[in-house]
Amino acid sequence: MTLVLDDPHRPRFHFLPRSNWMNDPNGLIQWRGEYHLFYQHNPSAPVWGSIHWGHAVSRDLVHWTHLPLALAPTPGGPDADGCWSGCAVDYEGVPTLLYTGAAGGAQVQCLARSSDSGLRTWVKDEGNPVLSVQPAGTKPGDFRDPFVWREGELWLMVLGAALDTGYGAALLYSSPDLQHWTYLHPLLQGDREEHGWMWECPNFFALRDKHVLLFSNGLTRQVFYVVGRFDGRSFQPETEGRLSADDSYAPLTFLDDQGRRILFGWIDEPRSEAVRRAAGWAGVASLPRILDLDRQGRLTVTPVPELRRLRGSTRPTGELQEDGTVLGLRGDALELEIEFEVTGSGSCGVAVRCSPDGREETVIVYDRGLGRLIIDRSRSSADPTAVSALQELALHPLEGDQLRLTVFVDRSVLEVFVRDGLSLTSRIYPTRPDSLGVRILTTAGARLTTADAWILG
Ligand code: DQQ
Repeated sequence: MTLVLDDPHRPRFHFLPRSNWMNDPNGLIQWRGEYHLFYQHNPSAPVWGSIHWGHAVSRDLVHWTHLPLALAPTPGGPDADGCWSGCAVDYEGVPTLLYTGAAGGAQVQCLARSSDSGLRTWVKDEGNPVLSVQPAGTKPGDFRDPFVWREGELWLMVLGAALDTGYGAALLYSSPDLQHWTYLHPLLQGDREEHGWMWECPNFFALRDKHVLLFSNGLTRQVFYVVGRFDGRSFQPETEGRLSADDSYAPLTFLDDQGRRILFGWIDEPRSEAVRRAAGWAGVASLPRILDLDRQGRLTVTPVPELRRLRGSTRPTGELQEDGTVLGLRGDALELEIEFEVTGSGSCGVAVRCSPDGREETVIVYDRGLGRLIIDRSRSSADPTAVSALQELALHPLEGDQLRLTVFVDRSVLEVFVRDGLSLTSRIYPTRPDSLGVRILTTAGARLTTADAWILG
């Protein structure tokens, strides 16, 4: 396998395969202290197709070691056209994967086990598929992405589906052994266009004293959450919201040994197929994020503290030049922690990947009047074909007048976290090798209070 290194847009500290295509994270599990990340992978080309499960392992969620492919399509088998998304569980001490097999337009659920403690080798169940019949009222061929957990004496599963009503659903199943599945009912079904006609990659888990359902709308690439009460069979929604509407999609969560619900998403590669083929890679995993609920029952995301291990030399940003440029701070692999005091309708933020002549820069700005965080990519790249759409996120009203932003810049990937648990993920493709500057932005009514920056290794 070739390692693609010479592309200046290839991230340095986000996880991605050595080469070629990745999409959804799959089968996340911590096993004997090691974190395992599987992912949708085309090992032959930087485009979606012939989906295998790639595999990597880490002790700290940050430094990953690539491992051999975990799953490959079996010619003539129920996954002949691809091993699509799924999850990993500990079945009586046996690491077990449940995933969707795609073949000839059908989507069925399959199982594979590992008998080695390092999870390096996987054997598919001879009885695959373990679930192939779709319930009445669902659209044939959109029946995928098993998410499985233990509930008392049984195993429960949610599966993404499209209903005849034109809306999506998360279907609930139960099983005594992961091999025989009984359909119970929709855990939740859609009733509006915004949520999509098919719910991809459902996740369902306990968080604090509530349960949370996540699902992804493949058409608009938005990810939604619903928080509510679960009695072991039925789910009563209470609050809901959008987890993301940006360049990240199809997230998967798992519970680690510390009891943290951790999420990885897939960050897409908005470059033309020709450019991706020339680059030899496409797609990145998001940084790992911890999920929690705030006092209003809203889902929050925070980057895992292990990311601090990437911090190299600290550059305290006491010295701001007149134009806001931070003296001495330049780079395309950075973490910035910046806090502002914002009053009235002041705006504040930071521009990154700035060229010295100001022609290229990506502006991350909070507009208090609008109550929005905006990523303005209109000048991110001098390449007219590069993605340039504005991204925005409605923020909760500030508590006090403080706004704290944590910004990760990783060449073409930008992840911005706001202190109260919201985030925006973005792709940018600056053309100039000297587009490395950082500039603090404030208007009347806004003031920089603290700033720290690290070059990340
Ligand atoms: N990606 C997988 C599907 C899933 C979709 C196929 C979401 O299983 O629904 O690569 O990105």
